[in-house]
Amino acid sequence: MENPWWHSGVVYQIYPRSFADADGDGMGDLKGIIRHLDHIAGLGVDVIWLSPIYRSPQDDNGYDISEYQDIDPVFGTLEDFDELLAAVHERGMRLVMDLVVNHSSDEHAWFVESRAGKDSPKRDWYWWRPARAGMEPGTPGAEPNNWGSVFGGSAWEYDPASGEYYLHIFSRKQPDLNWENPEVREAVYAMMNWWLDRGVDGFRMDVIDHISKDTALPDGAVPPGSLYGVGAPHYMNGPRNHEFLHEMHERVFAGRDEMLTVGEMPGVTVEEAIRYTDPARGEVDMVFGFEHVFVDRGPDPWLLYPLQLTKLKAIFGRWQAGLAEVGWNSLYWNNHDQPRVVSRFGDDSPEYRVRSAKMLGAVLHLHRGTPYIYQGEELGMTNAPFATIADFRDIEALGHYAQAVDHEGRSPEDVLTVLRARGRDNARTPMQWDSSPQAGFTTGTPWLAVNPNHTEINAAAAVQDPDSVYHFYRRLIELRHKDPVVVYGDFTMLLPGDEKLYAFTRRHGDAELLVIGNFSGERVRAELADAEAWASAELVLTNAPAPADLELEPWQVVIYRRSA
Ligand code: TEU
Repeated sequence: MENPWWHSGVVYQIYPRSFADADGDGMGDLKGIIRHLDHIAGLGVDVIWLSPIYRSPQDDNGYDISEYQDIDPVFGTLEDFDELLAAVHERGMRLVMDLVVNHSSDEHAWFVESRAGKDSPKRDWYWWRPARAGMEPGTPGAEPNNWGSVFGGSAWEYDPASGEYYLHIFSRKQPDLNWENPEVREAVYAMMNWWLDRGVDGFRMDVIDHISKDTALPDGAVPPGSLYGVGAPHYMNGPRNHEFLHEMHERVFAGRDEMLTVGEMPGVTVEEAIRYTDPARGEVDMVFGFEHVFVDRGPDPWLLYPLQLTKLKAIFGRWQAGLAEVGWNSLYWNNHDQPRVVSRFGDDSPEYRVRSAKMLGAVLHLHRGTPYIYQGEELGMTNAPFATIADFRDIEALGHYAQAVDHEGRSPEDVLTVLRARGRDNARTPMQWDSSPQAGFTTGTPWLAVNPNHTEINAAAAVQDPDSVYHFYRRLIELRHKDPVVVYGDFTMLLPGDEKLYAFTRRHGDAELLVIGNFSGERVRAELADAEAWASAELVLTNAPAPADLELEPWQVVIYRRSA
């Protein structure tokens, strides 16, 4: 397909649990989303991506699905879903669902049957293994291998009834499906086709680079101070991952050209991304890489490092260059797993919050690729002031805290410092609609506390204020929709060694854009070879008074345009 629609599209992610609660139970729902669709349509976005709304025990907030073809009662019914889908389509937008098929819930009928015994016809639908040779099943260290789970503890759960273990890369309530078994793949494709036939417009595929594993399941290297081995090299981007995604493409997406497919891939390299997104290979349209959100962490994900801008630029530069000819980038700062970007890479103090949020939005949206906005990002929502571990809800935060404090002897205050900066609950505090006591999110008690700064930071105020982050995002989207240089321009990184300025040009035909973002609280002059010429070009968008001689205010961003 030449120039698919999503090249110029912008995606808005909804985390339904935290978006809007229509029935007052403290948890967001589909009717709440329907109520607020005009907020999203008003931004001009093209696609809504919904985090999981399927039936689920909610161990990992819906990323543990017990029935794929139904809606969890917390969120509503299939009728509500159809109403939402129609309302989205009426507004000229599309709806993409979350597809979580690396694992199911342990309460899914497939797993219940698999667990029933070694002779179950579905035994092989999951990864069952006996204890390590020579070890007594169920005793410490007898797990089939040494992998740790992403949420703390072993990646194996012992099942006393059969004397075997099952694999769960995430929580013990998220057993990994065995994609080696063709019946599993057929069942998944049938389910996907069912949703597409119902009218949805594509899928964001959860940890889809985890579906092919090294079937030998070898031990992983054990980092110093850790209790478990790192399994990722053996379960990420495994030997059959491309084959499985190509098969899925054939069985589900062939003949459905308008669908959008996005593979979430925590372990993907740019070289692999080229293969995953090369249209000729028929796998997925784009991937969510993680390199840029791993910029401020080391091999131990639970240590904090300050942002090194040169490193961030090197990563983006490599991805922009790598996918310039073949494939396509997705662009994001935020999602339901990441801390709020204005707190992470910007300055969320009253003085610079709005300005730095706009700068970050502009720098991201002016890259080549499809931008994703996560609910509240368009308001410049910030990280939350979590006081104690009791304020957190996320299984990852609680699992890490228990492992680090109880088993690894780390100090609770140190662990909390990291969770405050990095915890996923930062992204999950309720959407801030207005300044009323629960931010207009619910009339009940919210499942996770509303950020007290909703009195200042909220949608009602932002929509009214022409200088808000919301309207700035709206202008960025408008720019993408009307100017092909934003969509198709080639990308050249400038000043790669500068620790304060993020600068690049985009060129398409005779149009050229210059983007400079100041990632610092100081005034900085951009020392560019043709600075003088640029300074007299058209200033398309900025978030502070127009600069003289490319001398930028703290956290300023400028977008200049000229034609040759
Ligand atoms: O996330 C995959 C993933 O890699 C995250 O666990 C990530 O490593 C972590 O959040 C960083 O803090 C997806 C979903 O987006 C996430 O919400 C789920 O918990 C996870 O898969 C399991 O389904």
